[in-house]
Amino acid sequence: MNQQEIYRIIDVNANRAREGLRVVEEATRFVLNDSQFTVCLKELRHRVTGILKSFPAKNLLSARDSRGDVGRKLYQAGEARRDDYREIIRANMVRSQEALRALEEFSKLIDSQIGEKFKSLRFQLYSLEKKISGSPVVEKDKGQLVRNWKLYVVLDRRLVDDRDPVEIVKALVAGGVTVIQWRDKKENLREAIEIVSRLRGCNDLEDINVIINDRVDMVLALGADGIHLGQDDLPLREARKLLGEKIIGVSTHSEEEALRAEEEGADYISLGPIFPTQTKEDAVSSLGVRKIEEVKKAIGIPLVAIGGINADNIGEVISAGADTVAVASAVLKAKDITAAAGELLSKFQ
Ligand code: 3NM
Repeated sequence: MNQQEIYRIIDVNANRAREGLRVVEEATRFVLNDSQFTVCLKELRHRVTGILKSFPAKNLLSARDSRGDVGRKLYQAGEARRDDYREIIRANMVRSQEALRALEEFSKLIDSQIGEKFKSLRFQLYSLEKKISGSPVVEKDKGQLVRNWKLYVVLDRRLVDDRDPVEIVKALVAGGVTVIQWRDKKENLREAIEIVSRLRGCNDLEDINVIINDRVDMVLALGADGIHLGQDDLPLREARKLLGEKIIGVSTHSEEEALRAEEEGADYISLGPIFPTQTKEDAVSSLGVRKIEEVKKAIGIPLVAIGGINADNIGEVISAGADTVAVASAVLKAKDITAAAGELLSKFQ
């Protein structure tokens, strides 16, 4: 194999990788309206270009010979039709990943370190694909996604205190938690934006859904998975207009409120407080587990029980029919967050 042949493969695959990323970027930008994913894809695309600069540009260009490519006709027939944007995302992710693999292998013939750089990009892309395909807008069955939540941890700003929320979330993920809500009633927006964007950008956390309490602007700016609305927050119908397919949950305290939220298109409701709680200052008096049975019978969407739930009483809450259990102090005040989350989750079996 001569240098010309190697550079030809590198040139073709660099273009393929960037084109694929660009197509996915268009979908995250204009269909998902997700700034975070869009920025990540753009960065990856620029990194491909950056790594290519390690090769002499003239070698790449002079090796280009698309007319003489025997594959041109062979592969054209395989370009199937697409039914929706999810398929476009999936197909172009695969295209870019395959191209990055080819770049990795053939670059090694010239310089193994360059090969390693392409390998690292390929893994970043796998991770990003997992995040994008797990997001509620891309997931075909959003209902199932929400129904799979078991332990929902409310990261109440005051209970987080001066600890790093990202470290807390990592500990929760290690304990098996798949959904968190950022709740900051003091509304230090700058700080919250900084924290949530770190959460979204963190590669170890691609499997977690991030819900924001109350702030549609933050959900949109950060590409969070959804919003949780109180009874006095932005009305659900208005939020839906802004958020499209993102997850919308609503706090309810009675069967009537739960039914109204379902009718207005909520993806889940929270019902609480089931037991007395100190975390929510303006909580109404506790409802008791019987209320869970009553409301569960009335609605079809997932019910998230909340308020004063801990390892001692979670069993009753699950038996009463809660699909998901939300807690704040039971894990955030625990010495070992991972163990506390794991213990609560073990009660679902
Ligand atoms: N909402 P803890 S109770 C945030 O009843 C919140 O809607 C509630 O915290 C409601 O697990 C509550 O520490 C606080 O009791 C949950």
